Amino acid sequence: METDAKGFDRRDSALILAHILFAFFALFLGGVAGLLQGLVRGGQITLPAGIGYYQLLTAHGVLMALVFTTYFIIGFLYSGVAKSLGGQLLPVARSLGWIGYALMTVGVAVGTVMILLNKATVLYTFYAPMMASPWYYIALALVVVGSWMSGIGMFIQLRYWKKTNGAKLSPLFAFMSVATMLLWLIATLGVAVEVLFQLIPWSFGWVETINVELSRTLFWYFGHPLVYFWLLPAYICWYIVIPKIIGAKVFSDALARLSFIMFLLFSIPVGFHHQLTEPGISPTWKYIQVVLTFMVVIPSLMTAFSLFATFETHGRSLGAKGLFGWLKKLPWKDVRFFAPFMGMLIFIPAGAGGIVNASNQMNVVIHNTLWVTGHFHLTVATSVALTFFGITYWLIPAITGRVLTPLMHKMGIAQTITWLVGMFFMSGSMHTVGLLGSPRRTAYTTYQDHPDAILWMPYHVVMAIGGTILFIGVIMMIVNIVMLLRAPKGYTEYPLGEVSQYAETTPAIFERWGVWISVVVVLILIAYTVPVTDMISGSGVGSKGFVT
Ligand code: HAS
Ligand code: CU
Repeated sequence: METDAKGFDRRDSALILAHILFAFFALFLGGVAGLLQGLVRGGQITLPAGIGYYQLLTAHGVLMALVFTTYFIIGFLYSGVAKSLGGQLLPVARSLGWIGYALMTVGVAVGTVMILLNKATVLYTFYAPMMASPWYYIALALVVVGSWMSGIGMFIQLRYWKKTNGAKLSPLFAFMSVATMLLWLIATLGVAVEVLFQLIPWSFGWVETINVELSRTLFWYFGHPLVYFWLLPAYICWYIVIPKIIGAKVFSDALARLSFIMFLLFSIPVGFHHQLTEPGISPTWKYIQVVLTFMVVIPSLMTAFSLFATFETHGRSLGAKGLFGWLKKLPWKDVRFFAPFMGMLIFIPAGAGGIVNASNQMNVVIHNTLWVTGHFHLTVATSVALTFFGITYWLIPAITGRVLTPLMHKMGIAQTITWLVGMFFMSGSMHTVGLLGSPRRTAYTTYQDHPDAILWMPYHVVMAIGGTILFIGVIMMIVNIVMLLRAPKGYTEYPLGEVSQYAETTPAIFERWGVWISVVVVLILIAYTVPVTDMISGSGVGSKGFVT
């Protein structure tokens, strides 16, 4: 076995590094699009060479929300699966990882070219009846199928481990990775059906019209669990990596696993909370899915509880006094802690905003306004992104056999602060101006000098300033990655926390995947059968495609 200093097989390192570096390449391209569109919307620039605002918005959303996240997540999960299940990937898992990588990368390349050619200006949600080139949808299908390959690779690795380790409880990291990829697999079935049976035949012209309500429903069946596919890897870091970095223990293995099981169960049958203002779905079914949405808040509250417990018990064991004395005992100068911790902190207002969104009456106030854009820039673009950045600082050195230097800690902390400042201005003004009614997904306009629109303009300028600071943050991150790749050779630990000796033992049923998959299928059938049947057997009026 060829291994480098700290036991990562070189072939595993290559697979992981390929994913991580591609993720940051996408982050850079998406960042350029984000900067430009922020400046357009703030009225600072007009775009040259026939480039459109919506074209940039599509590129930004796809590269950031879909490509950066998916590549990073697969790379990170593969690293932890290798580390915790035998120290090395099985050849079949590694091969599946590379097949997945190849499929996804062909898909991303074709998709990006289509966006650049202005043949796929349909935003990252690709809502019908906006129509893209069929090749764009085929590209998306390749990305999804590619990601399945990697998921299956991880399932096989866990199964093999279980076979060879008897009745032992599987390592927490591997359990969480499998839960995340299972969630992804079940969720992407919805978008796969939409792409294969609706969008592709329609964009090739084999059928003339499309059932818009059904396509949006299939999209959001996928689109909501998508946000937990982003969040759960960040939670893996919060539950397992952060305790190790601060020198504490994982508060409770059972609680951590239960929260992931709850995400698996309740993430999917809730898509209607994105469709609360849509006609064609009866209020009863919206109500049921909103109730389930509030169920999926619970595992996040459990996570918050568990993290506070970890921080506080650790701080007190070091002699912290008073209600918040434990805060002083945290390693503020360690970027591996600082960046994800800031992500956690921001997740408090971010999650509160989500609860506002999910509340039917308040959703009417904020739906389709910039408030929603503000919400997801706090959730995915801050809580999740900062956590992923924080992981990168130790993951790259750990897999390449290098060390994280004190200078890198400082640069990482500076990057994190830049991100927070940029996001404070950008997301803060998005939330505020959203409450004043400013719509999302709109280029620069004063609406014929309408008084409301005049009121919005200063906020749009602040958004552009925040966006520019964030772009500087992207550049700083890219510089940090280059520095990490050239750091001095040496050993960097892969920080995997151990469970506290005081924790309860984990019930064996938590590992009965068959049971949880059955429950999730039942919940999905309850939440979707009747409304989807109504949509299919409805009036049958479809829409032709529109190209912007
Ligand atoms: Fe959301 C729209 C509801 C979470 C992402 N969301 C979006 C969109 C995106 C997105 C991308 O119900 C836009 C989609 C589009 O383009 O149209 N969201 C929720 C709810 C939650 C939620 C109820 N969203 C997320 C996460 C995302 C994300 C996570 C990405 C990663 N969202 C909605 C709704 C809409 C929506 C509606 C549609 C709006 C519309 O009308 O279009 C919940 O899961 C949130 C629960 C979270 C909490 C916070 C727990 C706090 C923790 C941190 C603890 C901190 C510590 C540090 C320990 C309850 C775990 C403490 C330290 C100290 C010093 C104090
Ligand atoms: Cu949602």
